[in-house]
Amino acid sequence: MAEVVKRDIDPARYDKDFLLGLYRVMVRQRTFDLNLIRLLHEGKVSGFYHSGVGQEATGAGTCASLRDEDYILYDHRGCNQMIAKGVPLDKIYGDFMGRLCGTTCGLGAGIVHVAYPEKGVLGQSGTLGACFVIAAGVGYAVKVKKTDQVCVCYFGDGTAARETFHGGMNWAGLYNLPIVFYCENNEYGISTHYTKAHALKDNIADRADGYGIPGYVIDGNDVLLVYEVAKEAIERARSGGGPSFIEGKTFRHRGHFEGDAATYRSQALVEEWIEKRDPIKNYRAKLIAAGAAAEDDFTAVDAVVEKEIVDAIAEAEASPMPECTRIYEGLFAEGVV
Ligand SMILES: Cc1ncc(C[n+]2csc(CCOP(=O)(O)OP(=O)(O)O)c2C)c(N)n1
Repeated sequence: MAEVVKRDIDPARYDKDFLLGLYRVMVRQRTFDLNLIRLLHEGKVSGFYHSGVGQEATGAGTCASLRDEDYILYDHRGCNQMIAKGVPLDKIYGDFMGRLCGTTCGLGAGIVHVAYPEKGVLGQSGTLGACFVIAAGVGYAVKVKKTDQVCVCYFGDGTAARETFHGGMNWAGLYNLPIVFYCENNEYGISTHYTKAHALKDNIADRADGYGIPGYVIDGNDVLLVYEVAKEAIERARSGGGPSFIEGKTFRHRGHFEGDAATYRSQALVEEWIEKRDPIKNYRAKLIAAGAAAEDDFTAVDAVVEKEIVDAIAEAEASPMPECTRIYEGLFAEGVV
């Protein structure tokens, strides 16, 4: 069985810059996300968007222990993760707007096609669940290269029901690969509650046992807890101790995609998570109660982030659209005559 980790972490154990740094990353993620939704409604961004509002602690808490050369495989709700790993905001907006400044240099297509190797952001497969076997490949490559890099693979509860889960986890456990599997259990895969998609009803992380991988279940909205448990797993992977599986219990505040009325969840449940379990609001209250930071500190961070976002959107909007010939660049297939 996975270990259910409960810790009431005293923020006073950490220095103020670090604590405010975590807050800043979460506010950056949320401000980015809400502005992207605004741009979507204004018709400046097209396509599907899966908002990560409510799940900010995942990226902020895990990426705080990663280095630039470490890898992440983000999920389809994962702007939070790529922002925390350090992909510049204007580049992500640029990908959503199809501008040349985006990481795909104008190919666009939004979240699943952001790739930024400079920060170890490897992109995402459109078919969910490919991440497990890709992570195994990345982990195996690190082992062959004999570096101390780590790969964090993020995915949702619904994705964990795919058969590729078995292949990836088995390979990672068998070869003791430097991978941290992070399951964002936000309860629903589109409209299906996770207990209706998994044979084991309690914790998804319990399945890690079957692959010889240690599993942990945590409150995924407690950013300090995410930080501590992920840090231990990342250090273990870096020092040759092999993979770990973390299941963070969380919740998305919005529908599956923008436009989803989400009638499959009760309003009471949604309100409870928004009002009582919001990762940013709770973290702020916790730091104030502990005397670790004051209202003014948060207000100052909020203002800095607001400006970063305004600048990033302006930068992306000023960037040109690609020429049509862009679609022929980077093609590796040759015609067969
Ligand atoms: C193989 C595959 N099946 C179905 C889809 C369509 N799809 C996109 S998101 C999603 C739900 C995933 O749920 P979960 O993994 O719990 O993540 P969440 O959306 O809750 O963050 C589905 C079924 C897909 N992209 N790939």
